Amino acid sequence: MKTALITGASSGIGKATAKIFAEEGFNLILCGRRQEKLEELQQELQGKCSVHLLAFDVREKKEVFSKIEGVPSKFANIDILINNAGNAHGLDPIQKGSIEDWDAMIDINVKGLLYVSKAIIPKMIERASGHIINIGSTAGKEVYPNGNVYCGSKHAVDAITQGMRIDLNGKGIRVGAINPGMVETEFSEVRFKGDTEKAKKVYEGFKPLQSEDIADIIRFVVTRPSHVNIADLMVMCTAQASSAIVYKK
Ligand code: NDP
Ligand code: 8X3
Repeated sequence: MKTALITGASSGIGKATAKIFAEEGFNLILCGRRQEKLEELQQELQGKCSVHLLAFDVREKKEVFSKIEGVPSKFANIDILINNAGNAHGLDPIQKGSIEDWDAMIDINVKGLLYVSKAIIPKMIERASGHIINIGSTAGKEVYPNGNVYCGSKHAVDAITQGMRIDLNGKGIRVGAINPGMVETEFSEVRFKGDTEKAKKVYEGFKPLQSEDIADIIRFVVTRPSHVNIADLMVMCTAQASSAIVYKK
């Protein structure tokens, strides 16, 4: 049975992916900072698959390595890595952006993804087998007003994904990115620092993607035969044409 490690499994896309992977019977290592949210999910998945929880902040380099190295032997061979943890922090013009927000986005979306990957890739190489999916964004393909550093972090994910695919070529490891457009999750609440009204407005007047839509695509990607690697996939809701163009009624 395959083992998958999902970062950012306490909410949104990561949580929906955990649920859909549980239907496949995968062993799951679920990561996030909020232990209580992970425990709720573990309860929900009980009986469907084996779950191991790893609560850590992807910014904490030492913890990332010690927690991943310390997984019980049943979970030690990680077949699938879903690098999903991340968020936007703020939506401000560059001249008004907060340095704390910039640090958070670069440290979590870029450096955190690298730390987790470095903790897992060597064993994938040893086993000549593995599948890494980085959750990028349409923001990694184009830049929108006030998206500056978030878009920069997701462009970095796009470049790192391509780099991983090149460097791991011939080692039996599949590497790809899934780049969603607007998905209704806790994303905008985090971006607007808990301002629920402002967050809700982002998704008013059209039907955005749901976490389950992305999870379903991730399931498709990881269940292809081993010679098939979906390298780069962009998905938007029907109302969205680009980062800046969304048809609202
Ligand atoms: P959510 O806010 O719902 O989920 C974000 C997840 O990331 C949470 O589980 C959170 O867990 C985890 N996370 C955030 N910061 C850290 C950290 N420092 N350490 C460990 N885990 C962390 O948002 P989404 O599900 O929408 O976002 C998931 C991914 O999808 C992100 O990479 C995002 O950029 C990307 N994406 C989202 C889109 C959208 O419109 N929603 C569109 C395109 C891409 P916890 O708080 O418990 O640590
Ligand atoms: C999230 C999508 O357009 O809100 O990556 O930046 S967007």
